Amino acid sequence: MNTILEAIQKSAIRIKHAIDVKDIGYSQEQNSSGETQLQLDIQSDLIIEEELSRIETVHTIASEEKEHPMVLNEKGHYYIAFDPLDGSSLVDVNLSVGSIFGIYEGEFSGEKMVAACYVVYGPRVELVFAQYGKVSLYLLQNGVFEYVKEIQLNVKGKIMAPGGTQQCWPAYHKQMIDSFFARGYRLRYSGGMVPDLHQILLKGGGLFSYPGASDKPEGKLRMLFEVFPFAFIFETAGGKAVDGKGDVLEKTPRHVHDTSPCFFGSNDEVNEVLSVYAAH
Ligand code: FDP
Repeated sequence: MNTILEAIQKSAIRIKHAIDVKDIGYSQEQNSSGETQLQLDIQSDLIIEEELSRIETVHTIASEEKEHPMVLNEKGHYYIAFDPLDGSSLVDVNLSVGSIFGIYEGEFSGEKMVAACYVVYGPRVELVFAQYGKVSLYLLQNGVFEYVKEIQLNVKGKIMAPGGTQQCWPAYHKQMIDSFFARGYRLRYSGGMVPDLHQILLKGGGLFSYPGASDKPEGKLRMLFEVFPFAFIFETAGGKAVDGKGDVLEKTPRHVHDTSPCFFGSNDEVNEVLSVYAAH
C-alpha cells in the first residue's frame, strides 16, 4: 500500500505542475458521462495511469475519464478507481480542484474498499489518506508530502453544501435543507466536490448532499470514482455517508460509471437525513 500512496503522491506533484503550466482548453473528446474533456483531464488521467502501471500489486485500474477498466497485472490484488481531475471545469475560474482515489481488494465494490485518498489542488496542495481506521492529512512542501495531522469529525458541524439543481429537488429535501439553514448552518458550496468535502472535514463537520432529483434521479456523483472514496474517508473520520436509505458503501454498482444520491457529514446531520428520507 505504501507504494500506491507514493505513486499517488508522484501523480499529484505532476498534475499540480500540469495545472500550473498546461493549456486548459477543451479537447475534442467526451468522457463516459458525456462531458467534454479538458486537455488537463486527459493529461491527469495519463499521469496517474503511468504511475500506477509501475506497481506490481495493482491488478486493475478504472478511470472516470475512460469507458472501461484496464487490467495492469493479473497477479496483483488491488483494484484502483480514480477521478483524475474532479471539478476540472473550475480550473478556468481558478477555484480548487482535486484527484480522488478508491483502493479495493479483489473487486470494485463498496465492501471491498481498503483505503481511499484525495488530493486538493488549491492555494496549497494537500493530500488526505484513509486506511486502518485513521484519516491523515499531508501538505506538499518543497516537493515532499509532509504529515500534518489526523482528521476527526465532530458529532455535529455548522456547514451546509447542498448540491444539485434546487428546482429539481424533491420537496422534502428542500424543506430539510431550508430547516438546516433556519438553524444557523452556513452555505459553503464551490461546485467542486473535493474542496467542498475537504472544508467540511477540516472544519469539523456539516453536511454535503447530492440528492436524487427530477433531472438526475440517481444523483450525479459516480459511486466508484467519487462517492465510495469520500464515504470511506468520512466514515473513517467518525462521520457517516449514506444514499438516503443506508450506508452507501453497501451498494454495488452494476456499471463502472453508475451514480448514486449521496450525503456525507457528521453523525447528527446524516442521522437527520436518514429520518427525513425514511418518512418519504
Ligand atoms: P464537475 O462536474 O465540475 O466535475 O464530479 C462532478 C462535480 O463537478 C463535483 O465535483 C461537484 O460536487 C458537482 O459536480 C457539482 O455539480 P452541480 O454543479 O450540479 O452542483
